[in-house]
Amino acid sequence: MSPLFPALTEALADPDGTAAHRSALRFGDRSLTYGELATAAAPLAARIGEAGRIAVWATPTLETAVAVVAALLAGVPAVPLNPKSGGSELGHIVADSAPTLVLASAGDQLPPALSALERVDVDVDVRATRAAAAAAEVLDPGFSPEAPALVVYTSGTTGPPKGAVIPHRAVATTLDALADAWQWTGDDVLVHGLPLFHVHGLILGILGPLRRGGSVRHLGRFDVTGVTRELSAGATMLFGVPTMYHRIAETLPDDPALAKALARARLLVSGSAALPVHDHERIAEATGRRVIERYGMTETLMNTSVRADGEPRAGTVGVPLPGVELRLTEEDGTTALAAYDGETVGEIQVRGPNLFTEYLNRPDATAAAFTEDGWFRTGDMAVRDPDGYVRIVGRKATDLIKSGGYKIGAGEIENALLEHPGVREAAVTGEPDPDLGERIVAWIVPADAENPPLLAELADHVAVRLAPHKRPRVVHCLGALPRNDMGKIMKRALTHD
Ligand code: MCA
Ligand code: AMP
Repeated sequence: MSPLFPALTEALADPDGTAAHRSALRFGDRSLTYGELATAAAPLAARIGEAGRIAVWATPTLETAVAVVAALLAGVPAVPLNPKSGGSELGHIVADSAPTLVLASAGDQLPPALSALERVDVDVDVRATRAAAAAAEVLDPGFSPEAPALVVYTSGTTGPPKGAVIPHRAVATTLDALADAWQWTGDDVLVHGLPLFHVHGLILGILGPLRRGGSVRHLGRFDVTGVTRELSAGATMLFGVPTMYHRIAETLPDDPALAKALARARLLVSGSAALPVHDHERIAEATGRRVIERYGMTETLMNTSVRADGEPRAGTVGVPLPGVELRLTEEDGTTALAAYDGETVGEIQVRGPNLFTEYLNRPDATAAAFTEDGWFRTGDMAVRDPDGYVRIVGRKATDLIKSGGYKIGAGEIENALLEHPGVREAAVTGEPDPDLGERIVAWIVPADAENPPLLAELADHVAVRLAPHKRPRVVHCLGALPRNDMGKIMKRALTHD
């Protein structure tokens, strides 16, 4: 296929040219030009070229970016791992995706779940000229656009996370559709502090700027000071989840420098969950700038966006991106709604070159996710305004929780809680939270009513098995869980007032 990163190919071909000297990646005080990125990634690509699939210990560092670029150049599928994943989550992902080796930074301590994998440390300490020759071998590996680029794990309502297989074709087309919608060019400098083991932070936030030949400044971790600093020093775009924009909105009244920095940005983009209209309005009032939203999913990459040249309408996720077919369907899941009346609710279904290929090792789940004629069922419920703008109003499954922009399945947390000796029964729900969007609430029947487990203990229990962002923030102890005649837990009856 044609190169995913033309600027990198140019830098490889001419290490002394202007393209090679352009800034590509910056994490804190460490950075790489395109020439240096090529020099670091190309020999690594050659080294891993024969691997079937590789895991990447996806810390928010230069090494992760170089590792993923190397895998893409080599045509070897990469599985980004959350470095905060707990033992059972990591064990599942490694067993399911069966990588042959793991790429990490030299200082990283890898957990026992990865001990059987060969380890390759990523070297980013390069000078731009060293390995241009080695690079030539991987310039045209000749793999198909349908070849898997990444396997990204995403939670479902029940059971452990599923690996969404994302082909090169989907990465290229989604990034080009966003370039069209956002007038995104090589002159843009993106700032973000998102994690690098999900689509938002990795594909949009790292691969996006690299495909355009632009640059990215990663904050290591999100904080408003870093956003102010980078937007005041030439960054043009900000990507974040609603929790980040909420924290920005909270800070703005006391922080004129932040307001000034945001006002200078070319584009402020929010995604991964709905940004409340109140936060939209507070930011617009303090900065004169409107945040725009885009809507995507691990399986579909990006589906819709408010366009840079369109009307920024708070509470909507804009219009379908070029190449993406989008329809709303009636309850039967196959009849398309005809009405664009801003009122009739249907499930969003999408079709297009932005879609994943399959869930790894899960033909049953893959088949269930598509209609017979190839539409992907997102599970998101929406209405469309008469001019085509999409407003998401909810989702089909109540057992999926979006907290801090992370999708979390109630079932996996319930299973983890049931492994705690102090828990006899467990049900998990999400409840509104001004900062996280939703917070995870655990409803348990303790094994010993006199001596129930404490919140901190259950939070740690979930954090070390699954991941810290999946930990419950609230625990309610009950004498019994409400069940229907069939014995099924009635989650709607779980209220604490
Ligand atoms: C607290 N911590 C703990 C525990 N309690 N660690 C272990 N055990 C415990 N019991 C730690 C946490 O790990 C974290 O550490 C720190 O305490 C604070 O945690 P928390 O309050 O949970 O989070 P936060 O730091 O306030 O995070 C808010 C956040 C984060 C920064 C907004 O939620 C975030 O990065 N969200 C991004 C989600 C995302 O990228 N989603 C994209 C997927 P430490 O501070 O060291 O970390 S969706 C997607 O890709 C689709 C395609 C789309 O549309 O975008
Ligand atoms: P994930 O499976 O983690 O990739 O998350 C995808 C889900 O995030 C979608 O199915 C939506 O429910 C939600 N989502 C992403 N972007 C938005 C947005 N701008 N507004 C509302 N929900 C969103």
